Amino acid sequence: MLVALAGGVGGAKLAQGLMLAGAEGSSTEYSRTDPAQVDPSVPELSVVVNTADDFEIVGLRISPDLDTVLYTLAGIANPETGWGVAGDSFASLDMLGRYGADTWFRLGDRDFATHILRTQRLREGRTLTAITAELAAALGVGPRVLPMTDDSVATVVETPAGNLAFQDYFVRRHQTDEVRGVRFAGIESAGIPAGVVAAIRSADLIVLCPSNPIVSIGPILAVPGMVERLRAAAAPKVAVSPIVGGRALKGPADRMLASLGHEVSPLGVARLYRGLVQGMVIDMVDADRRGAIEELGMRVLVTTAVMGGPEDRRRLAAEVIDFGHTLT
Ligand code: FO1
Repeated sequence: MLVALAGGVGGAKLAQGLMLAGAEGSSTEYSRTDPAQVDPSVPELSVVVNTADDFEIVGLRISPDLDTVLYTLAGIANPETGWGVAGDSFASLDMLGRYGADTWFRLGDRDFATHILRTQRLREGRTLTAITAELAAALGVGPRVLPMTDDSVATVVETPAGNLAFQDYFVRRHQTDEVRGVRFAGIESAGIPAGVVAAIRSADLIVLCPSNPIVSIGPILAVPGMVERLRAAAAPKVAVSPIVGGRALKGPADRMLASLGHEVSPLGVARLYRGLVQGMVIDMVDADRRGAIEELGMRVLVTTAVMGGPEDRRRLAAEVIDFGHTLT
């Protein structure tokens, strides 16, 4: 069983690659267990997803990273943005705009259905884990998609303009504010769902996807007990750098790292994951950072870490899996 920790678009791309690489088997089979012992009803891949970006708008609960992972694994994500549903229309949002409601968060008509159902199920008292499983099954998603917690956690971005809710900072204000600090409100009382505990325990490889280390992987690692459980797991842990050539593959990770005093390079990311992962996957343009990362006690795979379409995602995932299995 392979476990991936993921945020939004970058994480979803590698998760799709891991799904495709696993489905093909060959030299990149996830499980080193005797195939005869493998229970086919247990998914080979579990993706633990950040939920600290979640928020409410027009009365609906939105879980952007969960949906990005679900839509990507289902093959229905918008290929231009990476989030939302491909070919979606915006008639509902336009109508909301006519009523004077907020429209800065671009919710498509098909996407709305996900939020309506999730909100209804939450009101019925179901957990986010159960609801996500229901959505995944309906969309034909094979891997298990697991929220990092069923409890409410919200990223707060501290800026010169004051404390901003994450989507205010990210979407409404276009990530233009200087980030002075980040905190995760509610994290102290967040629990780890049983499915996440079980996935980590039975993992034979754990992959930290190329998502923002501060606001995507950061909240997952901040859930009380998560780092301890990851450390205690027998599986090797490998991280893929979201920083390539001094720039974030997507989003504000580069500016965020800089303003919080971290080096904007795979070395800066590796320092954040020190003591947790045994291996880092970095892009060829950053090959000069290899020695410094190895000095942190990690092994390094230098490859093409930028992902294009599904075949490219599968290629990187297969390399990550092969590299991961060489780590102890
Ligand atoms: N990101 C944007 O930059 N602008 C949007 O209008 C937007 C809408 C949106 C709707 C549904 C959804 O699931 C995601 C959406 N995102 C949008 C992406 C999302 O806010 C970010 O990618 C994540 O929160 C960061 O990982």
